[in-house]
Amino acid sequence: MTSSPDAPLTFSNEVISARANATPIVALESTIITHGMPYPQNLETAKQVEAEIRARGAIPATIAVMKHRIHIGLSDSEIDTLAKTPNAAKLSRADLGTCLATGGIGATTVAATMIAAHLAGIAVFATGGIGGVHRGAETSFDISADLYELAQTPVSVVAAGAKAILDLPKTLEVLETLGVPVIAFGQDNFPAFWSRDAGLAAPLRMDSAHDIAAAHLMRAKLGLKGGQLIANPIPETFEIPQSEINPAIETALTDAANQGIATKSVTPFLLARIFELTEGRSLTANIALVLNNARLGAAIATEIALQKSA
Ligand code: PSU
Ligand code: MN
Repeated sequence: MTSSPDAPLTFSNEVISARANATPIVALESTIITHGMPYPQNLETAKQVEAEIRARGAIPATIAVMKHRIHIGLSDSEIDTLAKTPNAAKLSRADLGTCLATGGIGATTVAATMIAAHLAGIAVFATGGIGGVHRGAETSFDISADLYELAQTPVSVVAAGAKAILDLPKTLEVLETLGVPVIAFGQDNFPAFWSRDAGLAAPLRMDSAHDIAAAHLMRAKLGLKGGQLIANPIPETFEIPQSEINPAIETALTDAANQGIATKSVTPFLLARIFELTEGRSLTANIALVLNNARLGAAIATEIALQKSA
């Protein structure tokens, strides 16, 4: 399964048994823990997400870099350590090798989690939001490496769309250019993280985990590289109206510009600022949508396992 036999992977005990028994596995990222949510909600959410996946008969594999190894599945105490390490490195494709070589603690972004999941033979990964094309990218050139990873690594990523801190039309254009299937789950429009509807048509729509799993396996049969982005709308009760979230986004973007925030710091800065400005409202929604994505991720992973054994 592992595409590189030399990759320094360390599997948790439950992931080892899941691999042996072909139990469905759902990968989870760790940057959402270290850079996406404040303590202690980051820790509580990480554990709840894992519990949600186990409750659906799948096994969670939270991924992070520690002591020269990529950990595929973390113990409770490792998650605890990570949640309390504010200076953990934020790892994307560019910094995975250096962090492993030097032995630092690193949290994996969507891009790095996809790489690690694929090395571990895991097909499905659930998270909150992906990185994308930032507003003003025509001058800043700030486009997340997540988009290029989706174009080259065959993992299906379940997210609630992308945050409106990004330029969503440009994000969809780049994904289209890169040949990434963007599949809205159960609706025609692309969801925008805190709201179910970005006001943009999604390129593709599917209504069942069965179909998403079949499309994932079909891409492999065709020899297509790259993954799928499954855009799963936030549950209605947790939606935040645009009128409430937009002023926080505008303020956060202005603050980032005034403080000269650039490169990898942009997204964590904006997320933290929006949490402050909405006094936790954004966080409640964020937690609800991550749990919702974990449930869909487990359903897709289960379907992939079923269809592979059929
Ligand atoms: N968007 C969110 N929450 C997050 C992130 C993005 O709504 O936690 C994190 C993810 O780990 C994502 C990364 O992969 O930020 C993207 O960072 P950048 O924009 O620097 O590529
Ligand atoms: Mn960036």
